[in-house]
This record gives sequence, C-alpha cells and structure tokens, in this order.
Amino acid sequence: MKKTVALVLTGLIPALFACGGGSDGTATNSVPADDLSSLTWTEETSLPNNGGSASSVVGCNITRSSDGVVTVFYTIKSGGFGIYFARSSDGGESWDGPTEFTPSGFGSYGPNVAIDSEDRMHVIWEGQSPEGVYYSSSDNGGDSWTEAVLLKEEVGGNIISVDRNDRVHVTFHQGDPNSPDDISEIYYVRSLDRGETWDNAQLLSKKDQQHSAWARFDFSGTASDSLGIIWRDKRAGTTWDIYGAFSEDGGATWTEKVVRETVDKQWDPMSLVDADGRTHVSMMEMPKGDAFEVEIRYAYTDDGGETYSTFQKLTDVRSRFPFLMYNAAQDLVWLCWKDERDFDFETGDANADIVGLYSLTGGDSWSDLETIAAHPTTELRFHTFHLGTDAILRTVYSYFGPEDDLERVYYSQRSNPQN
Ligand SMILES: [Ca+2]
Ligand SMILES: [Ca+2]
Repeated sequence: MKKTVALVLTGLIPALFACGGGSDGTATNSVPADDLSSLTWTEETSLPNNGGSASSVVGCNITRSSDGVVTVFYTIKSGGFGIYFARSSDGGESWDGPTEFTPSGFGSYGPNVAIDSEDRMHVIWEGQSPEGVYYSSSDNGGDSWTEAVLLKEEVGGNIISVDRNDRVHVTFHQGDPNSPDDISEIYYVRSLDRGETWDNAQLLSKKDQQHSAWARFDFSGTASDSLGIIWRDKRAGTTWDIYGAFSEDGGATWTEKVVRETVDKQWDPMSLVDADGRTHVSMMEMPKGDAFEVEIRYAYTDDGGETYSTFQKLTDVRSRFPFLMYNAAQDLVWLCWKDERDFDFETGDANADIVGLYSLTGGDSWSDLETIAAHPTTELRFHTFHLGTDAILRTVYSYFGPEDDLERVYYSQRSNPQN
C-alpha cells in the first residue's frame, strides 16, 4: 500500500513525525520557512532476510531494468554469511526472495550493481577464495549468472558503473587505509564489451607510501569521454585531502589531480559525471579544531579537474557520507547524505536520518533539504540510492530492531520532483 509520508523537522528535535494517508499538506501552514519541505515518499518496506541479520552496502546495490523491475543486492547473516538479492515489480511494495547470489561464495560481501542499455546486470563483490574483487553478469534479470571472474586479488572498496556507451568502469583499493603498514592505493579497470573481457587494471593514485582509498563514482548518465573519479588521500598527513583521476578518452588513460586540499579533514568523497561531461564532486569535511562538526561540501569542474566552482557548504547540521545521482533526460542531480541533528550527546548515538536535495540547474542552485527516512532514536546506516531513467529516486538503508537485535534492509522511493 502506498502512503503519503509528511515529515517536518525543526531544529535539533523532530517536532512532528506524521504518517498517514490523506493527511499530506496539513502541517505546512505552520512550518517556518527554514524547515524541510513536505514530500511524498512511499512507506518503507523491509526486504526479506531469511530470519537473519541483513545489511546494505557502501556503493550502489540497487538497479532497475527497462521493464520496471527493481533489484536490490545485500548481505544476510543467517547461519552462513553471503550475498542475496530481492526483486520488486510493484515499486517496492512487495519483494520476492531473498535469492542467493550464486556466483559468490560463503563470506562474500560488498555487492555493487550497474545495468547497461540491454538490461545486462553487472555485479562486483568482495570474495574470499582467493580474496579479491569478483565480477558476474546476468541477461535475464538475475535468473542465471555468468561464472565469477576474479578482477584483482587482495583488493576491496569496489565500485562499478556502466556509462551510456555501455562501457563498464570499476574501481577498488589495494591495501588497508586503517593500517600504518599496508598502504592502500586506488586501481581502475574497464570493459569495452559489456563485461566479456577486461583491460588490465591501472593504478590511479600515486604510489607514494601514503594512503589513497575509497573512490566512489557514478557514470551512469553520461556518454562523455571526460570522466572523473575521486578518493581520499593522506599524502598531506593526518588531515586527509581529496584527490582524483581525470580521463579525456573514456577511461583509457588517466591523470591524477588535486581536487580539494585544505587544513580541514576531507573524507568519503563521490564524483558523478553528467551528460555534458561536467564532473560533480561531494565530500564530507571536518573543520580543524571542532571535533563535532562535519560538513557536506559540493562543487563541479568543467575542465577535467583543473578548476572548480566554489565548494559550497550544503547544510549547517552535522552530516556525513554524501551520495550523488543523476537523470540525464531531466538534467536532474540528487545529493543525499546522513543527517545527525538527532545526535545524542549522553549516549553518543548519532541517530542518523537520511536527507537530500536536488538540482535542475547543473549544480548551480539546489532545492530545499528534504527528509528521506527518519527514525528519531535509531541509526540509519549504509544508505544507497538509484535514480533511474524514470527519474524516480530509490533508496535502501539498514537499521537494527526495534523489536530485536537483527539488522534489516529497508526500501523507499520518491516521486519525480518535476511531477
Ligand atoms: Ca597514495
Ligand atoms: Ca585536508
């Protein structure tokens, strides 16, 4: 059952958490101008979990085929631990599965998915024997899969995206960004034949005994040969900065560049290339000397990472983990993140909600901030998004409880902002 959910947050405490069909719009008259807007999201639905604990991922685990079927990949711990998927053909109201993602083995995690123009689903994940990033594809919506291919051993942090020329792009890092000895560096590999064969993996970051880690990117809305992939880099010391690699030949060759380098700490960036070849970048930033504040910053570059628009600060609320999405037909950019206005100083619980805003002007101006999912005393985590050719924004996230200690994965989708 679809339902209108009206959420209004004021200050640090949610003043109203009103859910109810037919009650939309009733609260808007009393809402101060700086509050979040009322909006229409479907009521969240829980993905099937086999009675186990289920978690979403870093990256993108949602896709949608041209016949409207939405597929979500996630991990379930129920006896064993592995990757599963579930499908919905009714906008997330009901789900089949969970179906075991058979190409992956026990202990696999981190599934990321992308889809091409002929509805081939491309999936990468981290597997265990041997450890590394693996790839498989399906031409029938997940009913059967190709045999797993090991793309590279001993790497993690995998991200995949398929551009509008059906080029498949994958990044990962080798090493452990949390280790003082096992230095991580960013690698890239692509396929020009829809995953049949792969180029040799290229090193994108500088092998300089300084960590480079956690690249995230989305090329799904572009056919441009101008591409940008960004990551966090420790070469200036403990404050971390954002570096990137830029290509003008569709990913054949890359040049490393500085994206954002300040005395503040930059972390967890993502890039997105739009139909015009503009690379949008976002990251979280922790101002020096303030242990609590965390900001979301955004900018774009039109010249392959040489110059940037002003790095805008998009919210005054402690916020983390930005996620960019794009719809080419409407030149629609969404930017979403975790909002920690409900941070509990006594317990240290972040109680993160999911919020977002969108731009119809290529990132020059943005909508008001909207609440996407909120549970005032529960931490929402591993938020991921998908913005399909239908311009419908879809989200998946996971949280624990409330009636037990199991983590579950939830789904919701939003109306098109131009409707
Ligand atoms: Ca490095
Ligand atoms: Ca820095």
